[in-house]
Amino acid sequence: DPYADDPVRHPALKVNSQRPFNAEPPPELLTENYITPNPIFFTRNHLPVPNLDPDTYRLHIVGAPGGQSLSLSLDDLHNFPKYEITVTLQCAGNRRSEMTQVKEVKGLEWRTGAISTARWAGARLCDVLAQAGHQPCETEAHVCFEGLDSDPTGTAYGASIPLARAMDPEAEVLLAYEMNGQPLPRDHGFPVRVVVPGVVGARHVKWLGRVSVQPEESYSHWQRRDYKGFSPSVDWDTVDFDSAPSIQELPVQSAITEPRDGETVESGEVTIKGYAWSGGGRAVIRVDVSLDGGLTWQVAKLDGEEQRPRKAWAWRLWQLQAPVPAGQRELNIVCKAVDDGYNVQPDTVAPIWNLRGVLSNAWHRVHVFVAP
Ligand code: MTE
Ligand code: MO
Repeated sequence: DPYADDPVRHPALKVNSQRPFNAEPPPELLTENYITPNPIFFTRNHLPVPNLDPDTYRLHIVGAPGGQSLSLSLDDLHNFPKYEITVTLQCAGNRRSEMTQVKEVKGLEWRTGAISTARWAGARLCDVLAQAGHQPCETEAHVCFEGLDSDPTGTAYGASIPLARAMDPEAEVLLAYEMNGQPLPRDHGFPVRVVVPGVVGARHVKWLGRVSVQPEESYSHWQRRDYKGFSPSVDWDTVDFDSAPSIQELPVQSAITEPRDGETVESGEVTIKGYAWSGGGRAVIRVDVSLDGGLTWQVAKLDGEEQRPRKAWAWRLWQLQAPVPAGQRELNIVCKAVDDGYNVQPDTVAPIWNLRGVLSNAWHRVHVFVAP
């Protein structure tokens, strides 16, 4: 069993798949803290978790022509200037279960918890690439990452991001060795992972083994044949993966974490909580909440760290305390967020349905009963 050596996990996690291990925290735990504690941070593994020895670990950076290739130990990586940033990581499949309700899709049944936030610390990718002789360049190029996890045929997890993002100090792409002040947990990429702020989880390659600069995107299955969006009309017989760009920045997202769907709430006043986030460093400027299915709206209070313009890498938590209208026996609670590009979430799922069940960001809806 290649999974026999996987780490022990927190019992509160809701497991979507045991081998490989995929799990999300229950919603009310997810928004209990602005920073997600490591043991309940959602986990998305495609393969068994490698058991890497930090003393012999080496990160291979392929050098530029005329530059030099690097073989970096953990100590070497610690010798680069250390940066620490708060970044929210979201899987492209977050909230896929709502797409499944429209029509069947291929993928894990994530609810609202395939998203979490941590303080990540490490070396900047641009500093390490510069040492290997790489420079920003005019022509299109991509930085390809390879993980040290692999399937029985030896194929490793891989992904890429554009060189322009990797070399941009403002993009703050990290080779992270710490998560919330601790060495990375094994499930989250020990000893080193990529953190690409504002970009879909799939590019944050864990157990990082090799970095190279190529004229084309990574040839990995997960870059080319997965994590792409399509029209609702495209099915598995007609899909042409080469016709769509790989997902990088994600669209604006929000979800309700309390109360839970189907719950009975007290009459009088109800407290509604959730999260909101947008890709590409776009800040969340507002979250609107409705108790009547979207007829009338109230503005939620945003909590958590202030967001920096163009570098809003982390989510806002939000809450709304609202009186329950007298005589009301049920509430149809809805939330929707707006980012600083005034991008909004679509009101329903069906028009954004896609065969892979990615980019599920419609208004989030929760139906509750009111106690008599
Ligand atoms: N990196 C490797 N090496 N192997 C993987 O399976 N999964 C990716 C990404 N990096 C993956 C990986 C996906 S799809 C996501 S959403 C994130 O890791 C999840 O990171 P987490 O498990 O730390 O939450
Ligand atoms: Mo993912």
